[in-house]
Amino acid sequence: MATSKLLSSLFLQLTFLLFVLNLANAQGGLKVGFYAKSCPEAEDIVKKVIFQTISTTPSLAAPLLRMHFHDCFVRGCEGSILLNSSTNQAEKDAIPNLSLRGFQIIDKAKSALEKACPGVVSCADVLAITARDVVSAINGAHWNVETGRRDGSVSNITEALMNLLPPTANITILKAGFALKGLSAKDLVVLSGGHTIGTSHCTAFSNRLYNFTGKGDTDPTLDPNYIARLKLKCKPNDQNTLVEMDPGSFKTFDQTYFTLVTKRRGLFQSDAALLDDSETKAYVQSHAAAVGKSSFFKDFGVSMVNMGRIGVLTGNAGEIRKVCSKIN
Ligand code: HEM
Ligand SMILES: *[C@@H]1O[C@H](CO)[C@@H](O)[C@H](O)[C@H]1NC(C)=O
Ligand SMILES: *[C@@H]1O[C@H](CO)[C@@H](O)[C@H](O)[C@H]1NC(C)=O
Ligand SMILES: *[C@@H]1O[C@H](CO)[C@@H](O)[C@H](O)[C@H]1NC(C)=O
Ligand SMILES: *[C@@H]1O[C@H](CO)[C@@H](O)[C@H](O)[C@H]1NC(C)=O
Ligand SMILES: CC(=O)N[C@H]1CO[C@H](CO)[C@@H](O)[C@@H]1O
Repeated sequence: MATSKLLSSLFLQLTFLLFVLNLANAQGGLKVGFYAKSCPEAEDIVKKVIFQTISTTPSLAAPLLRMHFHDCFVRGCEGSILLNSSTNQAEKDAIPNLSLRGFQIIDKAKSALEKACPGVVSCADVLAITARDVVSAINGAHWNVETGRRDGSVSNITEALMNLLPPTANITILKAGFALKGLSAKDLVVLSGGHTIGTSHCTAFSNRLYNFTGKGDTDPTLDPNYIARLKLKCKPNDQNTLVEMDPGSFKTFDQTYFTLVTKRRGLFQSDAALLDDSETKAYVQSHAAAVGKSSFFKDFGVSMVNMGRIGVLTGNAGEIRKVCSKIN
């Protein structure tokens, strides 16, 4: 009798433990393989579209990675970055977003998903899966992506301008901006490593070349030799030219971004600012030196998962949009 009592009590405890573990695993409703039953092919369908796209147009990897970041920082990762507005008042229309590209690739993946499993996979998840797949398609970091997000219905230009950090942000603003989204200083420095790929318009940093404090001066924290090179590419008030953010390896996802930052060649003030905090500086320095890319890759996956949890809608909240650019 005592044994069976003990056994049943153990059983109850075990059940409870499994319950708790399960809760801990499902981060606020997100989990790896959320569509395993409802749409088993979901991740393969997105992957196929992305790998095809990147094999012909590798330059789309960067904007598609950035799109998930911009989605998550405004109202959470709920796909509002994809919404159109008839009056140009959507997040998409905010100045920092005008340079986002690749919306048609998201639409392509979503159409393929709607054919296979109508109304099941959210646009927010398409963005999260896409961000993972573009990085792996260029042989960068790999991570298991959590899914289960649902889509929001509000996209507001003012909120985009308020929540997206400007390239002129200093370390205090950057850390506070990330903390507001539940992200740490480590997430900040690791995710800034996303600037290992892609390009920037001159407008994002031309103040550092031509008029840093309003006296026609340059940014003293930017390598003068690099300033000279950048001035050849970016004339004052140039609105159109694109500059590689990690010159020479802007298509390669690696840790050389951190080497650039230590050499005072980070393109934005926000990149340079990572040297102004002891924790972020230590990370930059260690990854600029001997530490191989595997440590950065592992960290990048962890921080991308953290970012992917910002303000998500799960369960019955929100909706599953049929077309990502408009609410149902
Ligand atoms: C820490 C705050 C951040 C600031 C201030 C910032 C700022 C910027 C700016 C100004 C651009 C250039 C856009 C243009 O002119 O076309 C850019 C590009 C980019 N950012 Fe960030 N960013 C930040 C964080 C991130 C994060 C967290 C990621 C992703 C993990 C990311 C990924 C990218 C990528 C891939 C590009 C290149 C886009 C392209 O080639 O079209 N950034 N960022
Ligand atoms: C949304 O706007 C983009 C251009 O910004 C356009 O290509 C697309 O067709 C629009 N989608 C809808 C559903 O209106
Ligand atoms: C957009 O967001 C701002 C700031 O939160 C708010 O004041 C404004 O009313 C919103 N606009 C719309 C159309 O909801
Ligand atoms: C950072 O920027 C903010 C806003 O521009 C400013 O108020 C603050 O003094 C700056 N902090 C440092 C340490 O430069
Ligand atoms: C530099 O900035 C100052 C202050 O904002 C402005 O008055 C001046 O016209 C600018 N100079 C140039 C060359 O853009
Ligand atoms: C940086 C950037 O892309 N700027 C463009 C923003 O949009 C306006 C008009 O829509 C263009 O004139 C800018 O070149």
